[in-house]
Amino acid sequence: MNSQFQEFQRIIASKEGFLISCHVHPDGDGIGSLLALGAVLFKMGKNVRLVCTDDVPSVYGFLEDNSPVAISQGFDEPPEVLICVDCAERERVAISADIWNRRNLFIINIDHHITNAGFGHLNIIDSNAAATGEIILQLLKELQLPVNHQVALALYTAIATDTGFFRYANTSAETLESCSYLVKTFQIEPAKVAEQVHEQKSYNSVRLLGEVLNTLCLGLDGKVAWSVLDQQMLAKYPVENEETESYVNYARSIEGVEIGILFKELRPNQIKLSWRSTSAVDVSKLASNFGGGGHARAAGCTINGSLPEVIDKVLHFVTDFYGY
Ligand SMILES: [Mn+2]
Repeated sequence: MNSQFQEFQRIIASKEGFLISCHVHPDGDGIGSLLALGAVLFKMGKNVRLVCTDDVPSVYGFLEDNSPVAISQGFDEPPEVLICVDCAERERVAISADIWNRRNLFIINIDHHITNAGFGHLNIIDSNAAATGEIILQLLKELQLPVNHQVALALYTAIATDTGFFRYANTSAETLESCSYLVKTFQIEPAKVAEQVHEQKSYNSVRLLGEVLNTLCLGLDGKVAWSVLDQQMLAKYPVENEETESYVNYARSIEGVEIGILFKELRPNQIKLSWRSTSAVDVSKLASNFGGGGHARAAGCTINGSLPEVIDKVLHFVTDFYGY
């Protein structure tokens, strides 16, 4: 067993009060990892709090429904141990910032982002893992901690969503083996999970997608495609944040396109970019140029400025990147 896993075992055995949090704007991996680890520690009789300052996207409500611990937005008792799952940076942890000032707080950082610099006292980071859920499954198996159907469902959902249901380049033999184990041992039904996550779209989110696709542009000899989501569209078709996450994939899915970008106006003069790429380009490097980060095939950043200014700036940067 590796030394990080041994250290994790030692901390779990010696402490009682745990607080687990995932990243802001949580996704399937963040929520699944949070709920899986929470349920295991709860079953071990630990005092567990699950905290996320942002709402859980309703598409993942089915995971929380079966959880012995609910996710809350804050906490009362100060914990002994804070476990951050799927968070590349401390600043992205969905918890009130005053937590970092607490003395004697032991921080465990479990993540698979290549940009994670290791902000915890104990860092369990594996950038080869397709999802944080995959690392947690490995941890639970090695330490022989109690996995049940609810934990398995949360982990399966974490891995399935972070791999685009096994379509993205991060899907490895280990990923499929992990999921095969969950399906076989805990009777997880892949078709049901896919239906829960993908076939429960709101009417507004599909109409909004139509608006976004109307803005689609192609440039740089067809290598780059981008689309725009502004506040006016969002006012017309209000949706949850999470519901717009997949829109960028349409730009990326066009034949010949190497980089797909979605420019989303969060508020006036603040634009969030989602980057997606084929194997030709590592977009985490492009996003980090603007203070963001993520993975080689999927990354994000936020840039201040009006939509036309930001689009212009980014397209110039991409043009230089390609050396045109
Ligand atoms: Mn993840």
